[in-house]
Amino acid sequence: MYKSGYVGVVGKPNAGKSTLINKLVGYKVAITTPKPQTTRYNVKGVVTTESSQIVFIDTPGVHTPKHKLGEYMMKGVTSAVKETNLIIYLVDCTHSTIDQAAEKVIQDIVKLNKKTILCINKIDKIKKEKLFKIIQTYNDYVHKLNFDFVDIVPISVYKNDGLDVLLKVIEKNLDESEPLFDKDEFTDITEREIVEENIREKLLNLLDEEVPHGLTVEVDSFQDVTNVNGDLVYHIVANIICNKDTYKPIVIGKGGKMLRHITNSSKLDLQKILGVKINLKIWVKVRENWTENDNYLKNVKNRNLNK
Ligand SMILES: Nc1nc2c(ncn2[C@@H]2O[C@H](COP(=O)(O)OP(=O)(O)OP(=O)(O)O)[C@@H](O)[C@H]2O)c(=O)[nH]1
Ligand SMILES: [Mg+2]
Repeated sequence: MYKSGYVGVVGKPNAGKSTLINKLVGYKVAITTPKPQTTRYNVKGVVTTESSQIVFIDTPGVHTPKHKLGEYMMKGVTSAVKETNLIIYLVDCTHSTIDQAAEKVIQDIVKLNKKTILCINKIDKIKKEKLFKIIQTYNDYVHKLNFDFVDIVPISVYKNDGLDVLLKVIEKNLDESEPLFDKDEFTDITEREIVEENIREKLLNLLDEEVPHGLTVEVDSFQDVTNVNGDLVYHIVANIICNKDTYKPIVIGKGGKMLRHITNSSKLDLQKILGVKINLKIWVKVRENWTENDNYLKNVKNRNLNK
């Protein structure tokens, strides 16, 4: 009996949703950083085995939106959970209490009344006794709302701990169905989007708190050329777009040092991920308030509203 289905991975920002999906898929379908609100749009990651095909949907972390970008991010979570057969509610165990943001995620899940697995991540960071307390806290909370998780699975993506159990539990909770995708397909993110997201990952890692949240990246041109040695080379020109003009000199840095650093680290990373030589040129531009402008939010909007 072959099983398949869509599994939405939801939770607060920084819980490790993208890290988990990358690990299970075995390919970096989504960027990951220590900063909250890294993921902006839904991305699929497919795990196909002899007995099942699990189509994970990575979603942006649940937060209170402060601009239109944030609103579209949250619509991504809603559309993902509506369409999935199963939900994985991923929790960072180092946040042991249920705060307002967590309450909002749980209430949304309860409202939908879908099969949900509580998955507790980062257990490499806590002692066993604390884990039991956390499980009890979440169980007590949902029981008061007349809800129950179908399963509870503690994991550490870093230590590869519990991931085999998680896959088995997911499979157990899926219905009998033919594969939804070709067995070679493992994501819906395009190479162009991988480049944009990878540059954004460097911005999140290299720039201070609020700056990267006001930035977006757009690939302007993407050409594949075979060089004289017969190697495939991608010639890519990308723009980093700032929503404030004060951010532009920060992104460029003194004498262009920061921009060179961003370009080089992204180029090296992309060569590994895409398996080709990369020639990358990045420009920095200003588009005041792009975070509020529908025209500039098309990709986030289309992906998160499934258009
Ligand atoms: N200690 C530890 N850290 C982890 C583990 N899994 C993920 N992380 C770290 O947690 C941070 C957040 O990971 P992400 O995968 O970007 O989190 P996310 O839930 O996708 O976050 P948003 O996209 O902002 O919603 C990163 O620094 C990861 O390296 C784990 O098992 N143990
Ligand atoms: Mg993420």
